[in-house]
Amino acid sequence: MPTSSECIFCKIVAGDIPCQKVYEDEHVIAFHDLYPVAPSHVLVIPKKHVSTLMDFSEEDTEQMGRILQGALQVAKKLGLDEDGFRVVNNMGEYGGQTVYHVHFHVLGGRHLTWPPG
Ligand code: D5M
Repeated sequence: MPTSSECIFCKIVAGDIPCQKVYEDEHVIAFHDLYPVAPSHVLVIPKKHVSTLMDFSEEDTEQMGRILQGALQVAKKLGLDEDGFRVVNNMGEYGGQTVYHVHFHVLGGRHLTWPPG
């Protein structure tokens, strides 16, 4: 697992790698996914490096709420709230996580199928 110094999302937070920013506040940043699987596909990440959802502790409860609030801001900004949207976290290998800086996918703009594959 990459450390924060070699983490691609930490580099986005630092401004060393460009992104298509949708939303930013003191705690989180949200940007368009490089490989969108829906008409709207945005990633919401904490600015602080945390590898996976499981690395959040009880003390991080507020931080977790801020990420979810970021997802709501993205949905509002992109107008996804009217038709609906999905917020997803892929955790670990079986969950399909490929970037080990925790992130929530905000997906919308079309009917999404369930269950996922
Ligand atoms: O999702 C990781 C997601 O991160 C995947 O959908 C591609 C996306 N990704 C990877 N690199 C970038 C950059 N540089 N910009 C934007 N999006 C990126 P996971 O849940 O870990 O499978």
